[in-house]
Amino acid sequence: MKKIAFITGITGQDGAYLAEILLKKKYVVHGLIRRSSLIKTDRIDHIYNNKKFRNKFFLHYGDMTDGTNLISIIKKIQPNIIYNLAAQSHVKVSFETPEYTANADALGTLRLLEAIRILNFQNKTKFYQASTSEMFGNHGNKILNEQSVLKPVSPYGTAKLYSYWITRNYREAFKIHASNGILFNHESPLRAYNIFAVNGILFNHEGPRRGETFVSRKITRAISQIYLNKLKYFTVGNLDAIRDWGHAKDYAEGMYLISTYKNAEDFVLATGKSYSVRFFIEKCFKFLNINILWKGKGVKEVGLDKKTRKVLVRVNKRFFRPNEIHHLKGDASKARKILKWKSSYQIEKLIKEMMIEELKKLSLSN
Ligand code: NAP
Ligand code: F7E
Repeated sequence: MKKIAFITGITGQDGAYLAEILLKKKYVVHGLIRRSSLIKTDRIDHIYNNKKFRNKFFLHYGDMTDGTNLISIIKKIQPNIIYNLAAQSHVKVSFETPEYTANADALGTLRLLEAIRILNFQNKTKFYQASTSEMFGNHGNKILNEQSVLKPVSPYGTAKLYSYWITRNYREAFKIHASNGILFNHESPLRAYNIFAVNGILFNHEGPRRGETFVSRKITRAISQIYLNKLKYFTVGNLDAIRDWGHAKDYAEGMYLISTYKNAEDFVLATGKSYSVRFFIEKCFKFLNINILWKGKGVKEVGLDKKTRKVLVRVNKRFFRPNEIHHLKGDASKARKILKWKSSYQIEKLIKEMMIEELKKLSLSN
């Protein structure tokens, strides 16, 4: 019998990569999409329009804030696995929409777990939660793993922390009761908590499909526009923030490995290398043989073309966050050892791919 997967967030960067991987592995894939006034299915159109997947790929309207809708979709499709990738995933935006972010990113996860429990699907349906390195908060330049303390500094990170713990709660409730020696009654509603529910704690991952307001894509897009004479300069926020950037394709592969491992356990996925936003910008320009010279301090800082002295990068406080994680670097040795997962992209390879795809897209849109 074919395995059935349900992906929330299928129209997002990771959802599209994961759908491709699962279809390749012969899963039937169902996805949740939101109604919107414009069609936003660009990342999955190539799957949806492929005749090969006509009876293997289905989309359902719904929303993470609508519990009855989620229950009825899950009841109808009876998935073997739910990948919960849907989220208001922009950290800066979460400071502006904290209540909505909590509703979609925290309560949304609870709604899915409750759906599994209410429908009595705990022996049928596994659950994967898209957890994030944003949950760690600030730890200086320490390398972070599954044991590190979680102390988020954004509404997004805090909503995701709830989801991380509720996922663990639904996995562990049964075990805790049994080990406490409480008499366990198989008719008891507690039985319903014994769910295979796991967290993938993923550090930043990027690629040509990344949303245009995340820093990697914003940079590769703007620099390509400058190169094609469509833009004079671009504006960013904190140049000195440091992130551990991998490729989304590798991380979607990791999600599959985490969810199919024999034990329900949480895993960190990261490259183990971290770089500043400033470095990322320099490397993207370097790809086009442009060297950047930085001048000034704080919001007055600018990045100049060393040869022409033209200003190509500016800083604006509009792109700073009320609170920030200064440095993120992850230790994925558990995933490497147990799952044989590896990140196959160095920063240069990631930038090269993103720049080439961006230039192609922009040239075609002429
Ligand atoms: P993304 O590109 O922003 O995609 C988010 C997806 O969630 C989109 O399909 C979006 O639908 C959907 N969504 C948002 N709010 C929803 C709602 N209320 N109801 C239903 N669907 C909703 O994010 P991503 O980069 O693919 O990340 C996937 C997941 O991993 C997210 O949960 C994110 O928080 C988490 N994560 C990402 C990273 C990373 O570096 N990319 C790292 C760690 C964790 P629309 O297309 O309609 O907007
Ligand atoms: O910012 C700095 C910004 O928005 C990266 C999400 O996928 O990864 C992502 O969250 C860094 C931050 O990603 C601009 O202050 C400077 O320090 O690309 P980002 P993020 O906030 O790290 C985590 C793991 C997730 O889970 C999230 O869902 O870059 N930065 N200037 C800027 N960032 C943006 N967006 N725009 C700027 O102009």
